[in-house]
Amino acid sequence: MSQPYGNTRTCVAARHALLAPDGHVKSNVPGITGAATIVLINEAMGAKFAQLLVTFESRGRAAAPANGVETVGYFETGGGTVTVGREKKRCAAGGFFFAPAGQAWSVTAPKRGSRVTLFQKKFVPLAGEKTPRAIIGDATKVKGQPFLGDPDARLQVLLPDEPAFDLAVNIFTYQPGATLPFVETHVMEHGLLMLAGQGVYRLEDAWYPVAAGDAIWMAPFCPQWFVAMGKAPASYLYYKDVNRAAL
Ligand code: UGY
Ligand code: MN
Repeated sequence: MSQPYGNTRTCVAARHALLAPDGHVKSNVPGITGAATIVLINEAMGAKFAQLLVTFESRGRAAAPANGVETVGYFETGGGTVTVGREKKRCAAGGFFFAPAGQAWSVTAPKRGSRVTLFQKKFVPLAGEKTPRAIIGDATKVKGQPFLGDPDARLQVLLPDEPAFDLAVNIFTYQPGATLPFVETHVMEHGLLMLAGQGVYRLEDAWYPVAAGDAIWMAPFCPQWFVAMGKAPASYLYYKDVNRAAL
């Protein structure tokens, strides 16, 4: 469990962070019971959103009332019953949900050991647009599209690309050796969870070896690049804020 000389790959910098699983410490978060909950990213780090990793016991439950926060949940493993407003569905691994601001949501009757990532953001309304609708979906049914023409780097877009939505959540899957085509530098912030495989992530002027289970925060304008390494594809789930005015 412990590294003999106190080593870890975890690094929390001013404008990016890598959180390796060896450093995880549980938090008690109101509304989440019967689960180990790790707050990986939040405002204390400098982010404008929160990313939580919830591992449920068999009697676990997560719920939030209707308020100004919107939540995206993704079942990395296991499954559970998801209720968002009036919608209710059983999700398996790959299942996801979007609970808009103003709608209560819950995850109940989870399979023991289910790992669910939650992204939470204070909703920013857009004049002339309604609050986005609730969604309960299945990522295994979302086709991956080649990213900027590269069939070895595929993007699954889980939420509608519509102005009403002020956040996006995608899954990026790279064949070994595939890369982000250039060092991206953009206004959007990212929260990321490595789902499978391994590779190297460039964050600002540092290059980090990363593997399944790692989480990453990238502040706005954090230069970023990734290469997948090893013999199996690498994939990650990530959040970004989108569709709002620059000023
Ligand atoms: O959507 C994105 O900005 C994505 N291409 N960034 C990333 O994978 N680091
Ligand atoms: Mn990006």
